[in-house]
Amino acid sequence: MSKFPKDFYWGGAIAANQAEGGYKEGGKGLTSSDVSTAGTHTEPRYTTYRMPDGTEGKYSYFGGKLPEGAKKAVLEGYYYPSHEAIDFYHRYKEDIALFAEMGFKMFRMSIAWSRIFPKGNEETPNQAGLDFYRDVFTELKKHNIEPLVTIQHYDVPLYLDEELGGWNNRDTIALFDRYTETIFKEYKGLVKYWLTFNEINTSIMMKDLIPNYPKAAVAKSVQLLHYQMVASARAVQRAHEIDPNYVVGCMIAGGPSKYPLTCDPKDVLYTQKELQENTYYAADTMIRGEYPYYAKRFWNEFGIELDITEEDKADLKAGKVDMLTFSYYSTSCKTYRKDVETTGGNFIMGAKNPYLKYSEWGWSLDPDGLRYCLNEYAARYPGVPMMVVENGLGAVDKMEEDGSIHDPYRIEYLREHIKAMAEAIEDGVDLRGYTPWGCIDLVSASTGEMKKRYGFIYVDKNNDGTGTLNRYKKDSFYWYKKVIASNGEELD
Ligand code: BGP
Repeated sequence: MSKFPKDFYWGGAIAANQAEGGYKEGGKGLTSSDVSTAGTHTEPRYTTYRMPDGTEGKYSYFGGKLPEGAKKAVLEGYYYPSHEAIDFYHRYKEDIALFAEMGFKMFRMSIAWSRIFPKGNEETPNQAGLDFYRDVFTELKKHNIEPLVTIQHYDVPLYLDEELGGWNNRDTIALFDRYTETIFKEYKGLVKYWLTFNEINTSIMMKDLIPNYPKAAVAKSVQLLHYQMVASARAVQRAHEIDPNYVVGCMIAGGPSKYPLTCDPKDVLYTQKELQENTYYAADTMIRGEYPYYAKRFWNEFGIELDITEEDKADLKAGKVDMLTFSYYSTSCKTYRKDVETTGGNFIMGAKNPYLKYSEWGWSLDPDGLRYCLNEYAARYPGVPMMVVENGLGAVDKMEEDGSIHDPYRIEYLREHIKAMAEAIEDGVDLRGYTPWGCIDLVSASTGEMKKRYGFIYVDKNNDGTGTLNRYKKDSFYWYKKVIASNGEELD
C-alpha cells in the first residue's frame, strides 16, 4: 500500500527567468535576470551596467556594488543565459506533452511580472503577456495537470527595481497588488494554487552568507522582507475575495535544515538563532499572521526601526497563507567558531558535515534531513498542509551517441528523498505534493550554467549558449513515470 495519499500531486518545477527565454518578445520588459551574465561554481555571475558617459562595466552581487549613477544594461559582448534560456516560451507545448507522458499531476511555474506589466507601474496589463500564460495554463488543463504558480520568482521588472526603488519602496506593495489582482481575475478557473514569493527569506539570509555584511544592509533587507510579507498578505486576501477556492502558499528557502556542528551548547544556541532569523522569522509571520516573539530582539541587535503601520499589522493577520511550501536540497552545520571547513551550497553555506557526501557543487546529500524538516515544520505549524516544491540534484549529464542519458545518481538522490517523504507521511505529516526542481534542464540560478542539470528531460544546450535546444528523455524520465504511476511505491 502506498504511503502517499491517493490524490498526491506528483510533478516538477521551473521558473520563468530560467526557462522561458523570449526575453523581449510579446512586449515583455527587461528584468533583473536579463542583465545577469553566466558564471560557474567558482566565478560569480555579473550584472552589467552603463554609466551616463557611456562607460560600461560589471559587478558581482557578492562583494561588488553598482557605481553611483550607473544603469543596469544589456551590453554587447556578454552572454546572458536568460535571453533564450531553454526557449520554453516557444516550446511549452512539447514540454508539457513530455510532462504529461511522465504522468505529472502538478506543474510549478512562475509568471514573469514584466510580461504582464513590462515596467511594473503601467495602468493596464500587456495583453500578449496575459495571452501567453493563458495558453500555457490551457495546455496544462488539456493534460489534466494542475498549475502551481509562483507570482514572483526572483524576477522583478528592471524599471520597477531601478527607477521606482523596487522592494525597498513601500509603494511597490500597491503595484504588486495591481499585478496580483490582474492575474487572479484573469486566470480564475484555470489556476487554483498560487505561491506569492519564491524563497522569500533569502534576502535576510545574506547577512550570514557574505562576510562582514554591514548592519545597515541587514536593516534594509529586513525592511524589504516586511514590504514583501505585507504584499503577500494582501495577495492572499485578494485571492480569496476573487475566488474562495484559491489556495495561496508561502515559499521558504529550505526547511529547518541546519544542525549544530557539535553538542557544545554554544553551537546549539547559535544554530537555533540562525534558524529563527533565517527560516522561521518569515514562515512564522506569514503562517501565524504576526511577527514572532524573538523578532524584537533581532531588530534591536541590528538597530532596526521597522517601518510598520497598523494597517500592515491588520493585513498580516488577515492574510495568513493557506499552505507552507519550501525548497529542500541539502543541509548544513552551524557553529559559533570560525576555524572550521566550510562548504558551498545554495544559501546554506556552513560547516562541512562529516557524515554526509557532497555533490560537485558542494551541496550535501541528506534525505534524512528532509524527513526531519517536514516533522519540524509539522510540529510548529499544526494543521497547515505542506508541499515540497523544489528538490533535486544538479549534476553533469552525458548524452550517449544514441541520444540516451544515463543518470543513476539523480535517480538515487530522488529515490532516497521520496522514501524520506513517505516516512514523514507515515510520521503523520500532511504533505500534499512534490515538484522536484528543474524537471526539464534549465539555467542554474546561482551560476547561470546549463551544465548543472536537474531534469528528467535533457535539453541540448551548452554553457555558452550553443546547442540545438532539442529535448531528450533521460533514464530518470522513465523511472519517475513509474514512480508516479505507482503513487510512490515503485522506486527501483
Ligand atoms: C533555488 C531557486 C531556484 C533554483 C534552485 C537550484 O534557490 O528557487 O530558482 O535555481 O535553487 O539552484 P541552482 O539553480 O543554483 O542550482
